[in-house]
Amino acid sequence: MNHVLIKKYDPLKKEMLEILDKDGKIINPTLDPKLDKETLLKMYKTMTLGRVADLRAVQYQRQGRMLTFAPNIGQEATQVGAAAAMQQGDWLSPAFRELNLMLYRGVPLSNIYLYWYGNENGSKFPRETNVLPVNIIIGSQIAIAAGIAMASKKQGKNEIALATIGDGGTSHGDFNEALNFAGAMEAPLVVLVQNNQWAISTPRSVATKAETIAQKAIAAGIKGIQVDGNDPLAMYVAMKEAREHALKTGPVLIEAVTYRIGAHTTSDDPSLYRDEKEVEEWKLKDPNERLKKYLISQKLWSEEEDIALDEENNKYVQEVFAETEKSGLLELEEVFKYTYDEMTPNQVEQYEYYKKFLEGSK
Ligand SMILES: Cc1ncc(C[n+]2csc(CCOP(=O)(O)OP(=O)(O)O)c2C)c(N)n1
Ligand SMILES: [Mg+2]
Repeated sequence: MNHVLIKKYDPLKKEMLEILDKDGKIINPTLDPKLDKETLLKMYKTMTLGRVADLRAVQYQRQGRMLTFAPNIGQEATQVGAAAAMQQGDWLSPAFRELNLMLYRGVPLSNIYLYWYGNENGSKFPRETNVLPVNIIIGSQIAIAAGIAMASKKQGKNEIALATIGDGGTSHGDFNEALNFAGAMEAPLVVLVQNNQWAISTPRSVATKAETIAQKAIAAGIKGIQVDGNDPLAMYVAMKEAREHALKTGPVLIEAVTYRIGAHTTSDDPSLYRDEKEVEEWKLKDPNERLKKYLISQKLWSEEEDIALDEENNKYVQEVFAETEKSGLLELEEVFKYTYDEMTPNQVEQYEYYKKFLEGSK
């Protein structure tokens, strides 16, 4: 590929890369990546497992069995399409809403569940996946990825760093600093913005006057492309090109236009700030349904197989969660004792306070 798409789709003109429409039909045949059956099914199976794991996690939290969770529903194609175009040695520096991307990279669901269960050990992902720990601090994961990309380039490796961030996160200094730095260094960095239209209760239109998020690339002198984030094929093609461009020329910013169907986290109630009609409209563009329709139209999948897969996913997720509950939580002390060599007086005070609080609540 000649990076034609990155050149052709001008974010200032609000041109968006699309291949598969909401009914699962190819509308841009010249761009069809013609993925093999094995890859397409791996993508679909990851997206369906991600969906079940997501729905169940919210249920477990509501039952008081999971600490918290950040739902991914609606963003599966953004994540899996990008993951499918990555190579083995590539790095992922994630935020906190990347369940599907992590699953596709080979992170076990048990790790992800343990983390949200409240045990930070879950965030120690298997080394060979090259997935960094969950990053709650908005934006800092981009600078870390820029550093990894620079190291990769210096060492002459053929590996990129992919960093993910939300639409709201692109207003942060760290995001802009990292883009500029990686751009200046021509480092193989790809930044994937999951534009899910909301940053907790702040809509995308209020957070920035920029017409697109992709155009934020222009100030850093790097390439930006806007993609239909609910289209797994478009996401695959964009990521594949971006990866090649990053290795040859320098960073790329991909804006995936998608939607957060669920709450921000289980602590949030979106009915307080957004219109349910908006959610219903986006549900019609469901990425999983879209890929399923495409696979069935290509005779690569059937309704019967889909029912069986759903049962299998539910069984697997329940088994993983049962194991998670057995693993238990960290000791209270562990929350405090690793920040410094010794706990500061403030930390000791907080530790003692919570210790008494927990003893009192027994
Ligand atoms: C530096 C920093 N400031 C504020 C927060 C609190 N916070 C957590 S998520 C969030 C909104 C993120 O929105 P967006 O970047 O669009 O990602 P999304 O949650 O939609 O995936 C905020 C403000 C934080 N975690 N880190
Ligand atoms: Mg957002």
